[in-house]
Amino acid sequence: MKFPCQSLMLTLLIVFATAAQAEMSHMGMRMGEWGMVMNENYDQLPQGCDAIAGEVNVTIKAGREYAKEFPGTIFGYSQHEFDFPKCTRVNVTFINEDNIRHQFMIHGLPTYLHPQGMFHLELYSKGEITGTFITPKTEQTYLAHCDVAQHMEKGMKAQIKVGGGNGNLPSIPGISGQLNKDVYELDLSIENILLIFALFILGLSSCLFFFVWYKA
Ligand SMILES: [Cu+2]
Repeated sequence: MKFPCQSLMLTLLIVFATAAQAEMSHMGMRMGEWGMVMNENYDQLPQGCDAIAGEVNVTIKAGREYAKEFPGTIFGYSQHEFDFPKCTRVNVTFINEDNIRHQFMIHGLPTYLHPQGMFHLELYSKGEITGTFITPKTEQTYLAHCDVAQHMEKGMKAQIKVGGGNGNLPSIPGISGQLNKDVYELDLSIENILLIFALFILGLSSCLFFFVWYKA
């Protein structure tokens, strides 16, 4: 009875493998040693959209290079704000120019199209990938960021305005500034004034002492 047992196991294995593959394809996920494209949507219409209104191709570069013009940041995107019309298919080409992991992750999209409302592009190192999503029929500003620890806080944050958006998100480099600005206030308390005065007298008397000593 060895043969039927083996064929049964083989059949089960095939069924599970097919199911797993179907699941991955259903979730719109592509992954490899380069990174991943997750929760892609190429043709499912968001609620309220009668048809795909148009198609837009956009290229987003990620890297330390793009932080240079924004003091206090370390990472950045080549563009920190995007404007897309409603019900539009957006093909995003994501290019990582660093030798570390970066992501371009959009949040708040309809959960019936994107699990957790998220569309996710990720590259483990230098490289390029393309993924697609369809903008909802909303006037909303969506957050896009890199979720690697501290990358968003250090500048990898962007906003995506659909249908004109509904305002700006906080701390978008070049748009809404730093969330926690460094402030260096001058402390003019009496203790500090006395200290400054004492240091001034000490400095002056030292100068005088060495001047007199040198002359004598
Ligand atoms: Cu990153």
